[in-house]
Amino acid sequence: MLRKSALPAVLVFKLAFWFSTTLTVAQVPLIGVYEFNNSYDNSYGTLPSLQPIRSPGDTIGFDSGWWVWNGATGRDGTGLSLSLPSPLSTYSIGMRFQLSDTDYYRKIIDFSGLISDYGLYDYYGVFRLYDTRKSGGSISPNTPVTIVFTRDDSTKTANLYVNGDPAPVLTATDLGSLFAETSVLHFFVDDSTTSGEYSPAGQIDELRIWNAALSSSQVPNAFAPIPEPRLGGLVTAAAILGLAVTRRMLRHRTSSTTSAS
Ligand SMILES: [Ca+2]
Repeated sequence: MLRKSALPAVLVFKLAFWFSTTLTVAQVPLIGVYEFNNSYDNSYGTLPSLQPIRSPGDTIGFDSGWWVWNGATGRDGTGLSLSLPSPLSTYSIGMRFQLSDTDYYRKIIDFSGLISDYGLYDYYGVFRLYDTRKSGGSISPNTPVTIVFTRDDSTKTANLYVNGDPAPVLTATDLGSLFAETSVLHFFVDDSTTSGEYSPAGQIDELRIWNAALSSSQVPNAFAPIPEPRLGGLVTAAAILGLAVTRRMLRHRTSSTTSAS
């Protein structure tokens, strides 16, 4: 049985623990984590599930925590789409994936609902942010690569980081509204202004989205394991709060009863 004087101390300790872990999570403004464990669902944050886009005849499926596509031959290829509840202009997108084919243009991220040729591409084994004339880094066929793409609307600047290196491989400035029209994102699917700029096969292990532009110092930890949800801590804190309130009410009722008699 807790002594009355012990209650506030326990409460403060529990709340401090819960808030400290919660703040740690809040400091990383993650809004989407897609792990592809037999699911298109988001396992962390507020964004909805991904939707597969499959050209006729292509095969898609999950394999050991990856989402895999093969045999893409349709006009725009096969990939994934994500409808955002509200457009993002400052954000980061992290992906660990691989392409079977890096010859010519292979679209990786489309920001404009497939109506524009703009986007992030592989171009003969180099990342290219079309058409900012900025290219950098490298990608090899059938080799996993991790990228973090950031766009900061306050500075109209985009950066691309590869394999956790805090030095960006490309930086594009003066972006204006470019890459800000993100009410829907597409991955690996080509836009409708060209055709055939997609990889015929590939796979993705994880996709993360933040509603902030990660700094270069945050990039190396962008794919750190996600902390467990703090529901347990919240429930404990709520239970103790409830206990304290109940005790107070009981005490109040007892004293009222006493004074009324
Ligand atoms: Ca294109």
